[in-house]
Amino acid sequence: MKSTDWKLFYIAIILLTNGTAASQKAVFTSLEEMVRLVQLEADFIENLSSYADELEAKLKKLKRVIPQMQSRSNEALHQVENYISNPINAFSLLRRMHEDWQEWNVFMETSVGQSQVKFFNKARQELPTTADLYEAYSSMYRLQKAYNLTVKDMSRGILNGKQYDASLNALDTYAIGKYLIKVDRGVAGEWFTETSEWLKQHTLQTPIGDEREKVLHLFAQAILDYKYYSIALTIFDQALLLASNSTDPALLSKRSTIEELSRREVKEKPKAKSKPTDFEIGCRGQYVQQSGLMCTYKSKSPAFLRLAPIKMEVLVLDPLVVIFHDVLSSREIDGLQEIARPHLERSMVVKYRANVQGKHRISAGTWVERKYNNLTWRIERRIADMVDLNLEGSEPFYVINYGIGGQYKAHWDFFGADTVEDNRLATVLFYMNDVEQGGATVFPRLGQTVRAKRGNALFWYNMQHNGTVDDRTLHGGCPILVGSKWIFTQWISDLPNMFHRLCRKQEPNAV
Ligand code: PD2
Ligand code: ZN
Repeated sequence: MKSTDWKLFYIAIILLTNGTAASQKAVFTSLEEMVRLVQLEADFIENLSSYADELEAKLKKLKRVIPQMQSRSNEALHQVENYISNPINAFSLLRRMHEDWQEWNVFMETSVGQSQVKFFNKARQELPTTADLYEAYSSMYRLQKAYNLTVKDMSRGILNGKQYDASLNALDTYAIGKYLIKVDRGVAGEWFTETSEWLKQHTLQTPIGDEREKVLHLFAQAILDYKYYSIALTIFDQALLLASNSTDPALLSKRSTIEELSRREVKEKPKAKSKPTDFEIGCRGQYVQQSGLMCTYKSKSPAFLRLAPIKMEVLVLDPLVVIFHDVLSSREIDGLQEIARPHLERSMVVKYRANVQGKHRISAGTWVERKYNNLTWRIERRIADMVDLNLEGSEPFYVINYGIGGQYKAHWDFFGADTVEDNRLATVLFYMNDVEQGGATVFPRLGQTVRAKRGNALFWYNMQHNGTVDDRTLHGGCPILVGSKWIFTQWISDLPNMFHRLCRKQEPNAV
């Protein structure tokens, strides 16, 4: 295959393939996995560079000796008989032809960069699979919808009005468009339009950069195959501008066919923009929100709180929702993260008390026993003091890490209205880091959005005083737009607290 053909083959593969491999691990939504990919890409580049060095060394050797060979050969060709009638020349020619060319044959056949190829073959198992890529596509779409982002802004690195040093190229936007064809044809068209806009202003970089006209034809054809005629026509016209034979009848006839199709094209609009859900409104920070009803220092009862009162901000009185400020120190958070990090696994959601993996919660998490070490023991004491509840019999801490697009859809923490077993009376949710954009905790029925703030804890009762579940506590974790999010939760069991929480039927809860 000629080198230009090879380059085009590469882009054709990207434009046309649909992979099939499956993956177990979340990659796009896991910070740890994405960090691993950054390192892996650096290793691949390093490997490719050393492959290039070996190729270059071989090439250099050749380039050095070929001129000498050529000059000797030319000399012989100019005066063949004279040349071979000299025994020195004759002997040397014969020896060269017998020995040296065998060597050159071996030289040519010895493949270059074997170790690099070996490295590649081994490391390619670490590459993300098609399933990983699909997860990334759906996360991009989820973010687009949740935060009402435009395709133009996203592809140019503008997220919620903030310009980041990041952008997507034509292959990226084309890939997202292709994925979305079956999900939302209208939005897919917007991504293809962005592909066309990008191609107007840029040239794809290696290994396909120098074949602009052919690359444009490939994109036009790929988009044409999906019946987005007018977008394909725009790209086709860009290719025509570069064509040396722009009056070629075959090209002109193809153009007029596409033009004809585009005239009859029924443009599909993005699915009618459905009204944002109350949850999405909360994630966008658009509730008409009262600031905390009351701020006070909790310093009553336990000795610890008398020494170090905790700032308490009451967001809602009934059901009680409270933020405790600066509850954990940086060292404590780092310590807990260190314990959890090696054990993180794709989170499950509890459905009818069975663990189920699903789109509902996209994160990685792990349980940490409260008696794991001094640190967790200390945190346990602090929680109990802070909320005046008994943690005995409650589940362990659950540490969660959300990556980009990670979320926890609106849900209740209690186990179902008809449960007769022990239930989750209350939740304490600790924020272990600030999140640059997204990742707030939202209570759509209470009109409350709580932003993640390192060291703070959010507390609420999931059940009413009379022991029934409180469905006003519907809540969720918004998708992460920029950054990542670490939290841990302590769900507090109902039964061990029977005599801790006062039974005041119709009155507001009290901590
Ligand atoms: O991550 C959150 O903000 C969040 C929101 C709602 C976590 C949970 N629920 C949970 O772990 O239950
Ligand atoms: Zn929850």
